[in-house]
Amino acid sequence: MTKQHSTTTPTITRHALVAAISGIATVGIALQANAATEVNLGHTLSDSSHYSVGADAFKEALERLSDGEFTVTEHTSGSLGGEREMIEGLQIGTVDVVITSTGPLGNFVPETYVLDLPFLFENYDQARCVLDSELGDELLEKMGDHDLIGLAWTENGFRHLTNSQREIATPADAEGLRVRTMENEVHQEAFRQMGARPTPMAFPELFTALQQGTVDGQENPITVIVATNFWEVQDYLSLTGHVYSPAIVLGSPILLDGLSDEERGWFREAAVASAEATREEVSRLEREGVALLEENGMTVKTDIDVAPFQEAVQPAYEIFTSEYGTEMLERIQEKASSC
Ligand code: EAX
Repeated sequence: MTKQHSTTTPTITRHALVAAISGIATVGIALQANAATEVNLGHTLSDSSHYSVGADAFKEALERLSDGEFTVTEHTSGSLGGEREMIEGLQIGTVDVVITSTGPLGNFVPETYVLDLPFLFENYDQARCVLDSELGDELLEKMGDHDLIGLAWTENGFRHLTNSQREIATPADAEGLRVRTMENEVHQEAFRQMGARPTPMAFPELFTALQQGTVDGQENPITVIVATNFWEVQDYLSLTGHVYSPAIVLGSPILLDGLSDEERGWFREAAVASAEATREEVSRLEREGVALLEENGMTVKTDIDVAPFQEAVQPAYEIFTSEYGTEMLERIQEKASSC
């Protein structure tokens, strides 16, 4: 009996165990299949901004393409930090996807500084055409050397100067003005050359700095000026269009490297959909935004002669090329002229 008992019991136990383990495994697999992976997406602008339009498009596309395997949670208005901090977050895996200007990106991927040169592009079509070309792809791939994944080029827009002090029509008018710039050495140099006093600062600190008079002015595209209600703290806008501000959808390698090619493909497709939606919104605001800013009390100087500004920032090109070379700059200029 004892022997029988001892031989049957382990058999039953083994079956039970196998059943139990496979049951657990099945439940585990089912849970895995059902539990969506939450993707945290961050940007610095408000819920009504062109970045939010892009974030919504990313969410819609990724959730649809992955059939709910991924859900996207949007964190707006810099709630995950400024752009530099969020890029760091991608590298260490605390943030999954970021929509950011190239402002602080050169600190991580110096090859992108070239895109921040003033007056590099003449208009939106040209900038978009270059970024959508093999040169844009090449720069996206460079992100991979710096613990970042470049998913798609998107857009912030041509930047213009606002301030609380006076109307600005020439670089001489900007003399001595304390202008907040992005944390970008090419931009800082350009404003130094114009005679202004550049003050680099993260975007989430900017509104308060303008309100408290820590800085007199700032520069951003119409899109950002509208989405941030800058008319509340800035009276003058000059349409200098001194630099095109690209934006980029970046992913974290900590998340993306662990995915299949198909899954990574969904992220890329969603980023392209995001960029398309953002560019459409930028174009709409370029048509309608100035009137909106005037309605809200800003004095807008539209007929700016950009030649003196172009001349004033020329040394920024020399400083840039002496440090980073001319090769990429020349290729971009050549491509731009054929766009
Ligand atoms: O990317 O920092 C800036 O001025 C940027 O244009 C803004 O955060 C949107």
